[in-house]
Amino acid sequence: MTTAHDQMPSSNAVPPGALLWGAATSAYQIEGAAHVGGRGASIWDAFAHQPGAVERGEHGDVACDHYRLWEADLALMSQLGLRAYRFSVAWPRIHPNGRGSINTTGLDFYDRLVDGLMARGITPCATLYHWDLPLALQEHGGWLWRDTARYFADYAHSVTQRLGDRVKFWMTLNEPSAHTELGYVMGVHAPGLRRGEHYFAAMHHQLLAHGLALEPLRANVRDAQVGIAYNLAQIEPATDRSEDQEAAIRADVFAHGAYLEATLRGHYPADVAVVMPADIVEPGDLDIISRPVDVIGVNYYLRLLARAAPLREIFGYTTELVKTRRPTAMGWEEYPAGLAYWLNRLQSEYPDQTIVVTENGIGLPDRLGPAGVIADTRRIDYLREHIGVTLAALRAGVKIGGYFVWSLLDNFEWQCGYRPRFGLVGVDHHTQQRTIKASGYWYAQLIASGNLE
Ligand code: IFM
Repeated sequence: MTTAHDQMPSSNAVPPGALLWGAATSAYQIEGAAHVGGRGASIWDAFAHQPGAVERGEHGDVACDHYRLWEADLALMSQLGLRAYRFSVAWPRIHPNGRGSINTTGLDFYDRLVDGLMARGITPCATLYHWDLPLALQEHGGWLWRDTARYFADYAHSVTQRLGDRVKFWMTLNEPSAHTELGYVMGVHAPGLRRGEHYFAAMHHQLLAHGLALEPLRANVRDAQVGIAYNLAQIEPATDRSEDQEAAIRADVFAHGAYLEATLRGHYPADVAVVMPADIVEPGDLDIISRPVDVIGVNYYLRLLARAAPLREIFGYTTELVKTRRPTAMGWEEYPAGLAYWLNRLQSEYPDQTIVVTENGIGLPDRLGPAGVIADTRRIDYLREHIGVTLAALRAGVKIGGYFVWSLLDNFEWQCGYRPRFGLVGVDHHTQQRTIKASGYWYAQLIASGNLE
């Protein structure tokens, strides 16, 4: 992905084409069609149907029905003037059992989607894994099972062999740190496991999967731009006590440093390595994990506060949300300075990489108003501020290749169900009616005119 910081003027105007402007989604959150087209079950199908797992008992069986309405959604992308669209491929649509036989109907779906994007001049950007592990692999432990990494590489081969002639931008994993923490340590996401020790195997095997997948991906995709979309929060000490300051450093190492350093420098930071069980990392693993990549994907949303928690073995810290008078529908604080912090930190720590903001957005309780308008002015302010800091970093010389709003559509927000709405386009999940929000029109004019005001 080429960057544009050389072409940036010093004013607030964005030269058209300076950044790849896009929007992002993920398969389980929008596709629906859970039992259609030969798709196998995923861990989210099982988890979401467990009583109490998701608010109001909601699930992604239908979601935004994008599997059926994909052409209408392409038309919306054109209307917004998107230059790029980041979607994820559902592993259980391609290998319904996680391994072995290929479901060509699943590949056909993404093939049509990619052709539709290209026909409209929208760059397709694919993510191979956005948390919907085939349930059949979970029966062996999911990411606790080393072989899952090998099957992921086979799956990557199947997908890139089919789409790699047209899709050049690939994220292997979405937010492996969040998947580990929420799914394997806290148990609030699928697969719903709850044990601190799971951190090591769940992390290491996802990262090994990433490294192993790079081989088929490079072989099948000429000029591929590849990376991981990392979830990066700014972590600060909850108080000025020295133990909380140490906790903040440690939280940053476990949530971010381990993932960044293993993939980009081939080692786990000392604080993680020293508590890593001896049988998890095999000789040669870190060479595989740190195979060269082209892009650092940044999924940025919030700031966290860390506190020392000596009784929380292994970690020794806890993190909490910042209390704010105006929380988002997720209970999060708006903190654009944290995005600036991460863009600058990544540029200084990993200067060879191009950075792409692969997700950034705000969950709100948007409602359809009179005359069919969704007046989400708070989202416009949020985007203006976050895009503003992104452009300021670009002007200051940070190599940034693109910016993707999370999300194109109001979608299934995991354990929160359909309550928090992240879309540039509103979705009525009863009728599947789509409505472009005020923020969608605002983003369209930004892309077309380069005017951030
Ligand atoms: O909806 C999620 C997405 O799946 C991963 N990144 C954060 C988003 C908002 O919570």
